[in-house]
Amino acid sequence: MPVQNADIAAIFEQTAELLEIKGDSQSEVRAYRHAAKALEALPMSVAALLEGGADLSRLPGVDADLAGKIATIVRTTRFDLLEALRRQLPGEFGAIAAVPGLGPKRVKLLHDHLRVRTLDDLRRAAQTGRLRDVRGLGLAVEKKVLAALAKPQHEARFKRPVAEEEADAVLAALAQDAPDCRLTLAGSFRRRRETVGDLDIVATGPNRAMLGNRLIRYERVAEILAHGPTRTAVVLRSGLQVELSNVADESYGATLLHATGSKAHSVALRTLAGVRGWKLNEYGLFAGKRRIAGTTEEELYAKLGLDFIPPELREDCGEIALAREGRLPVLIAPADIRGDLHVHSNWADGTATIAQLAESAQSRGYEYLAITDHSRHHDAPHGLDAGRLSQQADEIDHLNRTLDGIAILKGVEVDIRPDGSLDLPDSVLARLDLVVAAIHSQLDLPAEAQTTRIVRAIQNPHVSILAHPTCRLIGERDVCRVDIGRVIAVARATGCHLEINANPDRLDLDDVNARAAKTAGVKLAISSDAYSPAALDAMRFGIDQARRGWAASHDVVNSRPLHDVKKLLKR
Ligand code: DGT
Ligand code: CA
Repeated sequence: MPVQNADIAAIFEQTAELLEIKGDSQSEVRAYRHAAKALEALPMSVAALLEGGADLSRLPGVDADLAGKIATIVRTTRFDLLEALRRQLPGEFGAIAAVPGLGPKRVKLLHDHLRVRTLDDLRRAAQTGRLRDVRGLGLAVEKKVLAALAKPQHEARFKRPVAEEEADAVLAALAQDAPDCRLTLAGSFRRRRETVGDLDIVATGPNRAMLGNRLIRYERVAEILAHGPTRTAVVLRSGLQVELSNVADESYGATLLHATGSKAHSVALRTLAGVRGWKLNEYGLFAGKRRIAGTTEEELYAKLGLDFIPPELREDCGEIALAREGRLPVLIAPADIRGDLHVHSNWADGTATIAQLAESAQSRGYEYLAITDHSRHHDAPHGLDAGRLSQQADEIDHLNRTLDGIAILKGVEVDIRPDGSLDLPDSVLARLDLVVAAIHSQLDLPAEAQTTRIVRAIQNPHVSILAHPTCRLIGERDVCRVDIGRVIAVARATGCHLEINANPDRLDLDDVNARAAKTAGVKLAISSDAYSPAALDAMRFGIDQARRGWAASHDVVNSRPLHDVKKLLKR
């Protein structure tokens, strides 16, 4: 199997980590991290690009030197520098960096001050109270580490980019041998949950019986869990489990409905069928022994007296009652999106010029693109101060005069200081088309302080959008303690919009909070937070999350045409 982008990204990420621990040059560390991010965001495989003779040094974040290294890794699946670093620095630094509360910088402190190389070293050091005296760690970190190490390992869930890559590949492999079969991904994947536990595939068609045999011979399979005439289950090398069910045509809809779930939704539908004296199971809807529906989901919902319920809503959270009354929302869809309101350029830490980003946005059919580089603060040393921001405005004015069909909006991602003030003066913010505000530090303030901080920031009349409101990183960093209900209420009162950050590591707001915002009448901005043109693609993950939050087109700021959006961004 060819080397995947994620494999190369992981190699570069580990290299950066070890270089950082060794204390090597920060610019080299950054270059590897940058390249790793760029590779992860890339929508096509570098192995395929190389095969097609492409020049990798044209990719964002990749110079000629890195391009050569990538080519070597693709060819040999090895990276000598990383192997050398591992010999010099044997240990479990990746696992240590992944402990909540830690990160590469703290891993280096642990190594330099306490000789911590393994998780066991870390546990001993924390238990004997040695973290608290190291500058840059301290008692709070020590407590956090102890708490994290005490927690049982939670079940592995997969974020959408990984799940999608695996899903596409396994479906392609199955479809190749049985082109007449219909294959659909069900389960949480189809409900567009932000993470999935496993992949559930439902298949029908004349050759469906052979699909199981194909699946157990699939090149990425690590282990076969079950293999029978109607059901095959395997574990892939990534650890992701795949379950394939094959059914006759007349049961296809019923099996799909069952396998899509959620369990709570299925149970509610079964109850509804029972009330009418029918029985609903994975083979169909039955009146006595007679099957009255089952071939398609549409037919099943119709027989039950319901409008078709999009998979994203199937959580038994009120969707069944509304479907009965014909009042389900028409959910936002990719075609409704007219622009992106949170994007980073190479004026600060993005990889591309504003012109390149505009071109990419235009190729996606957008009408507008907001450039929102970081303001300059402790966590964004390359961010823009007022002077640079004003130079950037000149460039944007120039581009807007030359570009046709797309408007570039002048924005900034301004930092919210711990006291809730912003790190650029109002006079500077007032001149922009939009201000995206976000917290980047002191994410662990107590709830009251954090809420007051954020509320104060969005009360500033220049703030258009609160970005990644809870600052969580899925599977890595919990939401910060904040009373999101109060934030929503203040946003409603002040006309500030709340972001659904579409980066698949964030998806923040999440589905539940997005729905709470929508219900309160607060508008959502679905934004990619891209650092490269390819990463503008993340928009679709945000749309999925917005759909799970019941958002319709009119709930979303960036579904509006340019003229309206400009007004909505200014209070
Ligand atoms: P996951 O895989 O943890 O991300 O979540 P799901 O929703 O894909 O759950 P999974 O894979 O365990 O099962 C797939 C679907 O099968 C689930 O959404 C509903 C259905 N299902 C599973 N167990 C039961 C059950 O005990 N009763 C009913 N009615 N349906 C079930
Ligand atoms: Ca599943």
